[in-house]
Amino acid sequence: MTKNPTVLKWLKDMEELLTPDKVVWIDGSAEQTEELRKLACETGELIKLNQELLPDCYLHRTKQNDVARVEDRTFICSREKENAGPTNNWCDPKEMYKKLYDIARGSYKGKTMYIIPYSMGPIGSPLAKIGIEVTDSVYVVLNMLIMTRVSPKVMEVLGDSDDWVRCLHSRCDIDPEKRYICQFPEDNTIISVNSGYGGNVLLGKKCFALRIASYQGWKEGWMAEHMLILGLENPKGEVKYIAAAFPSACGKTNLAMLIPPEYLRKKGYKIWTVGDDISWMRIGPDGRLYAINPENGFFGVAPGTNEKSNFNALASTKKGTIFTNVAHCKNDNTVWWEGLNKDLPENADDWTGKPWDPAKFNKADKSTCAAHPNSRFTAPAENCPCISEEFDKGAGVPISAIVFGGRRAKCTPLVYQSKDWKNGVFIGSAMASETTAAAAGAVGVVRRDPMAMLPFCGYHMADYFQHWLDMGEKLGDKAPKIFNVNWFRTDDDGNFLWPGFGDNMRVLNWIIDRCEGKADATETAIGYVPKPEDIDLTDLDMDMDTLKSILTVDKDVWAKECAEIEEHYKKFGDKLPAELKKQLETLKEAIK
Ligand code: GTP
Ligand code: SPV
Ligand code: MN
Repeated sequence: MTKNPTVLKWLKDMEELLTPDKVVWIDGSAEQTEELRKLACETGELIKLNQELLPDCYLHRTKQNDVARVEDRTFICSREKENAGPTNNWCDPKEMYKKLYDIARGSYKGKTMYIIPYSMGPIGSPLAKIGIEVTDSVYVVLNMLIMTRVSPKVMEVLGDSDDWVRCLHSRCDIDPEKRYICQFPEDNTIISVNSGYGGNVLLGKKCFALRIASYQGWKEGWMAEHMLILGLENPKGEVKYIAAAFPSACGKTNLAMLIPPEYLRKKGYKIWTVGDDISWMRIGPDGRLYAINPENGFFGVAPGTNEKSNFNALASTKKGTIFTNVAHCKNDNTVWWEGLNKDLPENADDWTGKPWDPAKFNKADKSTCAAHPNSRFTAPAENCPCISEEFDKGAGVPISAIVFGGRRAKCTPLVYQSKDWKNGVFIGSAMASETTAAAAGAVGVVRRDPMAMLPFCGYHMADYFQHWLDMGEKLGDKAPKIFNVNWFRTDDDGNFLWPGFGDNMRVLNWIIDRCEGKADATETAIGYVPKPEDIDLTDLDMDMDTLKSILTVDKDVWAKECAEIEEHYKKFGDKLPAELKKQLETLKEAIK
């Protein structure tokens, strides 16, 4: 497949280390894909679903100890500890290579080593980058075939270049005690052992497109972000692009594929999806910020996805999709998850493969769920009814607005605009959200998750903040406007106060109007908040008082917030950019 000496050398080293019985290059062809699906069904790795209702769709179950990303076992192995910073686990690369090679040595014995050459971003796009993953898992191969662009053309584009990311994955024994997800940013290398779950093993995704790429972006003057990208088309047919960073399982896929409320659809408003998880952004020739989605599919959260909440995501899963850890309906050989519909399935197996008893189902108790809370679908982007025509072009789309957001039951208003770029960087750096099932550990705990990148920043987070500030300097008056949203404000009984989902369009319209200088706002201590009458409530069963309540900036609550931000900033010591400290002081003064 290639004569690239750096590739051949690495593959030879991998073969010697892993000692597979066989080596197979993945070429992305329909024939090879079909063969591998067949093989995976024979070994029990996949269950073939009802091919009339769900053509080319399969179900996979992971080990029960292996259902989410593992942040405590994820390492940034930069040569200097200082460069991983206070928010990452660090280990000396020499030590870590040895540990990982000892774990992986001989682990492909009796197995096949699959070599996956892939492009993040349209093949040949100047914004794209290349990786090669070796794996012993057919499930990983089949997922990578959906999530990335896999083709011999990738190796042609690479030529003799050394600019590619080495990705080693080995399932080993799926031993959680020996599970490691390690990035070596200075070596363009990723090693993942003892897991078979998505974000830990689809190495093009979080490991490359965020952890390695964020480091590359810092060095090369661009940005890799945990952001969806959407195009908002107005009745005149003009499309404006928004990139939004929300932490894991906080609504990116949903916002990216939003269907506007009927009254706006009728006027001609429409949303186009460019990406739902990752954005690579560079300054274009005209000085604006341009974004591509480096992925080729969606690895989306299944629970809660239904025809009403996210029609387009559900439609995307109707063919060529791999479902992971959802329930299996045996009557019609289809799949189910909590929130798909109201009919609890009879005769279904839960995500672990055991018969599921709908009578015992209790929404509040996750252990009674049929699907795992972090169960996912891997769906080709081309299936998405609202996929943007820019998705495959690789030129990038100009970003008008950057939006931060998270799950905050209290405190953060529905939407507000930063005073300027620097203030926007401050807002992103101070972001907090309740933890979700996307990572192992407690759920519902508020933690600071700057720019939704806490688990994904491949270098010192204070340098990352400075990089954001520097990008703003370069962009000058062409910089996107920065906003913050919160769809998750609740009343005292825990009910969401904002309807969310498609109705978030009402907020996006205010955001775009602000970018175009068309909407008014009230200046508050934290930034510009909409005048309640400027959020259109047409056809909504929502009263003005409720809307006002989720737009208020409570000074006592924000004083407490400032104290927490101060605490959060302490981690960064002297490395915290002075500008951010200044921003915090200004906010503290303003809310007094
Ligand atoms: P990752 O793929 O983990 O990065 O997550 P994501 O940010 O793409 O999250 P996703 O869109 O899959 O949403 C996760 C959960 O949030 C789902 O259970 C959704 O139902 C829920 N959710 C999404 N949007 C909204 C909203 O506007 N309001 C409310 N209340 N819930 C939402
Ligand atoms: C996330 O956790 O943010 C995801 C899923 O998008 S994973 O690919 O597992 O990281
Ligand atoms: Mn994500």
